[in-house]
Amino acid sequence: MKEKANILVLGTSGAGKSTLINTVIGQEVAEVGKGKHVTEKMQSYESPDLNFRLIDSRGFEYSAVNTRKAVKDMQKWLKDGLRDKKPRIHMLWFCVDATSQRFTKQMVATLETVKKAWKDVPIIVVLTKSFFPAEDEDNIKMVQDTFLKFAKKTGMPTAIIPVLAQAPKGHEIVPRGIEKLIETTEDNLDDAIRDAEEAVRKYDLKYKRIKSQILTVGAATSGAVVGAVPIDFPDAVILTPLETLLITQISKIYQLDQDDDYTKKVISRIVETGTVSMVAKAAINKLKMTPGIVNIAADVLNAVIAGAIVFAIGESSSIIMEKVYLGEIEKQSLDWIDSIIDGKMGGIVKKVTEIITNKKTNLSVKSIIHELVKSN
Ligand SMILES: Nc1nc2c(ncn2[C@@H]2O[C@H](COP(=O)(O)OP(=O)(O)OP(=O)(O)O)[C@@H](O)[C@H]2O)c(=O)[nH]1
Ligand SMILES: [Mg+2]
Repeated sequence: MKEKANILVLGTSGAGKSTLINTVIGQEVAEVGKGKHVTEKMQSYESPDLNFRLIDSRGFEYSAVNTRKAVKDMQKWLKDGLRDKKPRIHMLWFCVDATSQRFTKQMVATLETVKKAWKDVPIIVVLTKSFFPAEDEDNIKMVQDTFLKFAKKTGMPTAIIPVLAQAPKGHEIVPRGIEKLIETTEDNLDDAIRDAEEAVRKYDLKYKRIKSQILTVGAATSGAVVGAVPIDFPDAVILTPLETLLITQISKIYQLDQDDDYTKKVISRIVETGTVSMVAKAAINKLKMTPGIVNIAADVLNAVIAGAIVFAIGESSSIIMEKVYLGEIEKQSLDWIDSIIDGKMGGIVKKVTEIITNKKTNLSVKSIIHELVKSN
C-alpha cells in the first residue's frame, strides 16, 4: 500500500479546523469547541478511505503569545519533517473563516512564517463556514487579492475551496465542498510528494552548507590563524594542521566514510592544492601589490590573508564534499578538485582586495571574514 501523505491543517482559532477534519475523516475524532481555544496539541487523524492524514493544529490569534507559540510549533513541524525527525508534511490546508469575510495581510505573513523552512509547500485555502454559495465568488477573490498583494515569498495557493462542513441546526442549508476539497487534494498529492522529496534534498544540502560555513568561519577567525603570521606565502604550510582538521570536520558533515581511500585522497588533495596552489600564490602576490595595501600593517595584512585562505579552503571543501556526497564526480582523476579550489581562491582574494581598497579602517580578520560571508 502507498504511504499516506500528511496534511497540516492551519488557521485562526475557531475557524473550524477540527470540524472540517471530523467531516473529512467521517468520524467525530477531533474535539470541537464553541469559540474557545480547543485544540491544544497537534494530532493526526486518518481514514482508510483517504490517501492522506490530517494533522490538527492549535489555532492562531487566540492571543499574541499563543499565536507566536502556535506559529513556532508549526514552523518546527514543517522543518523537522524536512529533516525526517517528524512525519514529513506534504501540503497545508489553510482554513479561513468565510463568515468573517476577512483575510488579512497579517494572515499571509503568519502563513509565510510557518512555511519558512519550505516556502513552496503547496497550500489549499479552505473557506470554512461557507454557508452561502452566493458569497463564494467574493470570498475567493478576497483571498486571491490578499495573496497577490501581500505574499512576498509564497506563490498562489493551489486552490481556494469554499466548504461547509456541517449544516447549521434548524436551517435548510446543507454541507458542501467536502468532495471537491478531497478530490483536489488527492489530485495534487503525487506532485506534493515529489516536491517534498526535492525540498528534503535541498534542505539537507542547505543544512550541511550552513554547518560547514560555521566551522569555516570559526577556523578562519581562530587564534591559530591570527597567530600563524608572519606568513610568507611559500611557508603557508603552517596552516596545514588547521586546514586538515577543518576539511576533515567538513567531510564528516557530508557523512563521508573516513576509512574510505577515496575520502582520504580527496582530503589530502584539498590540503595540497589549497596550500601550494599557484593560483593562490598569484592572487596573493597581486593582492600584496594592490595600491593602498602598503598602508596596512604587515602583520594585519598577513593575518587577513591567512584567514582568507582558510575561508576559501573551507568553502571549497564544502562544495567538493557536497559533490562527493551526491556522487556527482568522476573518480579517475582529482583534477576537478583543483579547479574548484582555484576558482574559489581567486574569487575570494579578489573580494578581499576590493574590501581592503574600499575600506581602510578597522581592518581585521573578523571584519574581513564577516564581509566574505555576506558576499558569498
Ligand atoms: N454550522 C457549522 N459550524 C461550524 C462549522 N465549522 C466550524 N463550526 C463551528 O465553529 C466553532 C469552532 O469550530 P472548531 O472546529 O472547534 O474550530 P477550530 O478551528 O478547530 O478551533 P481551535 O481548535 O480552537 O483552533 C464550533 O462551534 C463549530 O461548531 C461548519 O461547517 N458548520
Ligand atoms: Mg480545533
